[in-house]
Amino acid sequence: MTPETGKKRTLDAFFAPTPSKKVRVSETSAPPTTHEAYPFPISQLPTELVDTLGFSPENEGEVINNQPHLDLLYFKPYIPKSITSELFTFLRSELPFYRVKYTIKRYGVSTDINTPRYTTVFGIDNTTRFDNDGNPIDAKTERLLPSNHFRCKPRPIPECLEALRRVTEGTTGQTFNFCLVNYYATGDDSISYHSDDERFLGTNPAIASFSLGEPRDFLLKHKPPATGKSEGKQAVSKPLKFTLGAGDMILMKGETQANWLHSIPKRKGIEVGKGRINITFRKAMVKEGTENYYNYNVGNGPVHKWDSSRKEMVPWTASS
Ligand SMILES: O=C(O)CCC(=O)C(=O)O
Repeated sequence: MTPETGKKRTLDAFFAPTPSKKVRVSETSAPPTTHEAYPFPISQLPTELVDTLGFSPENEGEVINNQPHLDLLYFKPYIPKSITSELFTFLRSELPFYRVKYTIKRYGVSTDINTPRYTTVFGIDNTTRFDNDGNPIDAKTERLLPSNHFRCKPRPIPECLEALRRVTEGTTGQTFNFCLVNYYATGDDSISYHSDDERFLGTNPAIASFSLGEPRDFLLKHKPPATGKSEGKQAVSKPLKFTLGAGDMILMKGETQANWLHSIPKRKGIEVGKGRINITFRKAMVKEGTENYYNYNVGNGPVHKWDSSRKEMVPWTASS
């Protein structure tokens, strides 16, 4: 791998011609991934998609570090264009999604929050792992965890996302144990300015963030200076906007999360049924990460699944 560009190809991919045409996708014969915490079995990727993922990244990453504390690697695209449409359609149809509601309490006042997008999450923090039967075990002792160790029910990353995680680890030199997926159904779905700087991610976390489907604007702005620090001493930074398209990936690393906020604002003109998927790979170091991610991305509400005839997410039940 060339560390600055994240460019690496598998040996098979190196000797094979680069695919330029749209890949025709057939059914996979591999059995779906199952787990007791999945609402339903999750299909494996068709072999053509897995094979073509081996050609990633399609383009070298552009280093973007020309502003204070900013450290990005921008692949335009990372996933070969020949499979982005099929991969988007596959993941939207096969994954369980949630529309999470929760309550926050600030200064004694409770506010109900409706997450303005569909979310789902898979993975487990670094102090634990799944055994071959999918049971969470202690990473050091390899002993089964008591059933009340977590308040949530962690789920392994299904094979269809594992394929992308493995390629991403290989080309970035980073390791990831969580996969968060957002589905923005229309231009009204969004994520407000925030940074992924929770303590459970450790210092200077690396986050690989993929886009599929409709393009959306990804905005970044520097955090305001901490109170007490004179603004005059702050290095000058300009807000940034990247229009992320299908297959693009931004690797955010170094001091980025500690100093910058990012968002996907609402946008006019995205029809119902088009939509965008965002996939992030991250590494949670401790149990708090597992609890937090399942609380805010799965929650306690109903499961949703894509209905291809209605062209929308619909509540899913075991009898659906
Ligand atoms: O959808 C995106 O590109 C950003 C998602 C994001 O910021 C997050 O999940 O923390």
